Formats: sequence, C-alpha cells, structure tokens
Amino acid sequence: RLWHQPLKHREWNGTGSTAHFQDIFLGRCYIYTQLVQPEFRDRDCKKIEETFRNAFIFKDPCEVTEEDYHPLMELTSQTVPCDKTVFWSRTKELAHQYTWVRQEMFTLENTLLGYVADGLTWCGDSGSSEINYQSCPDWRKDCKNNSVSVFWKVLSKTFAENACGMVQVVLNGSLSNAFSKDSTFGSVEVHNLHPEKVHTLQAWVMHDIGKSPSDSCSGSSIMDLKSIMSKRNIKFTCQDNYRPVKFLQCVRNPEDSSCSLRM
Ligand code: N1C
Repeated sequence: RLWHQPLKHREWNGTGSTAHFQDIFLGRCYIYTQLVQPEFRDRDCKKIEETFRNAFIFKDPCEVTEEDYHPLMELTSQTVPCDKTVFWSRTKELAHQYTWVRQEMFTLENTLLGYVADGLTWCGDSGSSEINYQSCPDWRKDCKNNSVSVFWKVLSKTFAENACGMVQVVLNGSLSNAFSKDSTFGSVEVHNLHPEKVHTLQAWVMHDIGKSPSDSCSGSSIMDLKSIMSKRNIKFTCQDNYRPVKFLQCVRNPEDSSCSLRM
C-alpha cells in the first residue's frame, strides 16, 4: 500500500477535455469551411487544428496566456460585415436562434473559431503532448485564467475590436442584473469596441416567457452600461422585448398571453 502509481495527469476539479476533442474540432472545421461559409473552403483545417492544439499542449493549463493563442488568431482571421455583429450575455440560446433566422448576422459562434470551440473543454499538461481527458481546471476552484477561459477572452476581444457600424447585444431581463460588469460582455467586449468604428450599441433586454421580469432598460444595470458607453463616445439605445427576438420566444410559447396579437 506504500507504492503509489505515478499520477498520469495532475488532477483538477473540473471535467476533463471533451472526448474525441480533436476529431470534433476537425469535423466542425470542415463543416464550417465547406458547408456553412463556403467562402472559407480553402482554409486548412488540419493546420488550424494543429495550431489550436499547440496553443495549450505541453503547458500547465493554468499558465496558458493570451499570446499562446495569437498564432491561431492570425491564422483564422475573419471579418464580420458592419452592422451585423450580435453580442449576448446569459442569452446564448436566444441570440443563436436570432442569428439562425437572420443568416446575415453573426454571434461569435457564427465565426469559424467560435463555431469549432463552442461547448468544448480542453486542457493539456506541462511536459506532455497529450490532451488531458481526465480533468481540467475549474474556473472557481483552480484558476480563472485556464486554457478555455483565456481562449474565450482573446476571441471575444478580437471579435469586439473588429466590430463596426451599429452593433447589437441581447441581454437577459429575467436576471436581477441584465448587464453585468463581470461577464465577458461587460469586462471584455464593451471595452474593446472601437469608437472610431462602432457608432451605436443597441441593447435588447429580453424577458423569459413564464418568468417574472427582474431588470429592464430603465434598471440600474442598464444605466451603468449607458454611462460606460457615453464615456466611450458610443451612442447607446435600449429596448425591452425587441419584437424580432420576442417572436422567436413566442414560437416556443404560442399560448402565452404576452404572445397574443393584442399585446
Ligand atoms: O460572459 P458572457 O456570457 O457575457 O459572454 C458572452 C459574450 C458574447 O457576446 C460572446 O461574443 O462573450 C462572447 N463569448 C462567447 O461567444 C462564448 N461561447 C461560449 C463568451 N463566452 C463564451 N462561451 C462560454 O460561455 C465560455 O466558457 C464563457 O465562460 C461562458 C460565458 O457565457 P455567459 O456568462 O452567458
């Protein structure tokens, strides 16, 4: 009982890398470049997967830096047309339903890197080329700057820096703070919009059908967002239950009284 097997990987408190991570990444890359946005058909998915992997393998997953992902960002640069960028915070599903019906609009997950990485977990190990399928760092218990969170931070930052014209954000009015300074939207994206390129931010505060509304355009969290935008010289507008998005909620809840014609 005194003999310990050496631990193959350091143990973290979060779930391990997504099973078949490399195959899923590569498969999604081909789906995106060949079928979703065929103008990317000449991109080299094997090279993209390899560059992605090289950003985090051989590294302690709590020591991955933004610079580690820069080669990947350069390889996969993508421009979103002006007026077509949609940000979201705690409204992922709804924002994606919105860009699904408005095919010309883009959330981050409608760009190549956001599409391939969405919902996946990945981490490596210092001193080994293997992906750790046993465990990965937990954001709270292990480290905030881990291989996954640093990736979303860099990607969100780049996405916001590249936005132009009128940009939109879908916020959740069923939370006590529809706008949160701690979210990726509030801590990264808002501060990386370029006022020379982005003239207006339009916020849509959506209330979940069947839940009581907790925040709205007149609430204090939106006032905070408004004042950040005014300091940044970007015009700000806000609308509760923006109709094009409300209709999507109503498709799922056609009998709700708020979905009747009279409302
Ligand atoms: O922290 P959030 O929301 O405000 O982040 C959302 C915001 C969007 O506008 C996106 O452009 O930041 C970008 N973004 C993603 O696209 C994304 N896809 C998946 C940020 N995070 C993303 N994820 C994962 O969800 C990631 O692991 C991160 O920690 C969560 C954030 O979701 P949130 O709190 O609802």
